[in-house]
Amino acid sequence: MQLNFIANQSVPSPTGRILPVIDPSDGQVFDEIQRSDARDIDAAVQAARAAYEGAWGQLSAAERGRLLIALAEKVAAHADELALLEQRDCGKPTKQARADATALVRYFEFYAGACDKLHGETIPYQNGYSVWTWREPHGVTGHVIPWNYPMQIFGRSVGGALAAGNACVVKPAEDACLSLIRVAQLAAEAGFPPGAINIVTGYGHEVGDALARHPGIDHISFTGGPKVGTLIQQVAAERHCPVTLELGGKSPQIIFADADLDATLPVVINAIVQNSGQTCSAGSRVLIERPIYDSFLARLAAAFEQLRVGPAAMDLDLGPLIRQTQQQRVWDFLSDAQAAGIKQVAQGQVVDEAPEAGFYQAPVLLADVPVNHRIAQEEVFGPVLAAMPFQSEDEAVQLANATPFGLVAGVWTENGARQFRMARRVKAGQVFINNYGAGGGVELPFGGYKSSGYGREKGFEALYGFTVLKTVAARHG
Ligand code: TXE
Repeated sequence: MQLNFIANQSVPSPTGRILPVIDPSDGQVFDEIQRSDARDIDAAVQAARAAYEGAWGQLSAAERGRLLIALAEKVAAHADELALLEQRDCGKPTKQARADATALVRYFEFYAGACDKLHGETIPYQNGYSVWTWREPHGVTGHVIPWNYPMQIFGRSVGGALAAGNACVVKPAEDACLSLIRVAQLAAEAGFPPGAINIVTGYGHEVGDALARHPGIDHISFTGGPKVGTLIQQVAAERHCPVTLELGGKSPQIIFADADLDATLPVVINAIVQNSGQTCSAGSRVLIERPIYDSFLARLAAAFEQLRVGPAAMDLDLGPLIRQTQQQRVWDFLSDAQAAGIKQVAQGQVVDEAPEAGFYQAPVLLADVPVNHRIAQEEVFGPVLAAMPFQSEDEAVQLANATPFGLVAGVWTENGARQFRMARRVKAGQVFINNYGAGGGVELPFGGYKSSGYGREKGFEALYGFTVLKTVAARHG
């Protein structure tokens, strides 16, 4: 049984209630977590406040950096253990789970180095004044984390908040808590003072909501679906609490006829099958220039037929989806597409070893998807790739921008001028030219346009969101 982690102590919730932890590979319960409520959030916020006003808040920036380096080393030493936890909890193939543990190490290393480089500026002003700015931490930050990349999202969100000097209260997703509880324990072992990092588990509408409403939370960072993002924003607005939102996408891969198609093909496939399509930056639409539409689609279809889905520990191309309701969500999208007469041109295979009770979904390639159909507009969050042709650069831009989202775009062309034009014209927080994701570098600021959210995490930019700028003007004659 897993407990909450508050003030460096493993503690049960006073509710006395628990939630089962289910392995998506076989649908079986293998552990339990606390089903906490507002009381646990209150205890965590008090612990965080005490840390912020006490031992944690008194550390210098360099000392915070040293602690983050110590945590990076701890995580590196326990990377296999953490990867296994996330593999079982989230159904991640081994390679992906290990990559996520490695990314977590990189986040802590990056933010360790950033702590003592976050500074304000001096501002030239009228004679007789000296003006400067300080970047101060918010105080206690709240972090609502989803289930698709717990370690990575913890790294980019909590890593940045800690570097800026905040104390953190973290609400992991009810489906995926185990790796984060362990990371918080490792932080305590690494020397983080009690209350700097607190973990409270439970349902979103119970503990997540309590976190968003708590008057002691000074900033909320949320990654999840648009519906809950709106709720959090509304709740936070009542007390003017600043929020950073990352709400997913419907990201296009735009392929021009002059692209290096051999290099493009595997990247387009990986961008939708990675983590079974349950990735905010999944490349879920592929826009293909008309002259190569049929031939490239045929290559994609042949590759899709080869993709294999199975239990996470088999480390195939795809593992299961997170839970039955997510599987049902994907089925609903696919049956709507079928009802609309959308062509399914290829499908991968679920292997025989996959238990019946697991949440498997073969990857599916759909062709000639109308731009206004929901499968081209909404986030499926499963391995479903929607292909559509375009005739011109203008039409490519128009299709790319024709969804409520704007998180990521991939542009594939050898034409340098067109690369720049497309990067300018596509409304997405990240544009990748002749690649997709750039290896996920922790240094690269990440966030969206439009309904994909606002604020940036990752990179140095994240630190600005985790601080408040104070201007000081001194008149000295
Ligand atoms: O996410 P939720 P769900 C998208 C994706 C997916 C859809 C639904 O399209 O199919 O959202 O997934 C917590 N107050 N993304 O339902 O509910 C919840 O406990 C405060 C995109 O699983 O948004 C969890 O910790 N918190 C995405 C977190 O919010 C609440 C990642 C996300 O859960 C809450 C995940 C409430 N009232 C889903 N209700 C991405 N951007 O990567 C829930 N939560």
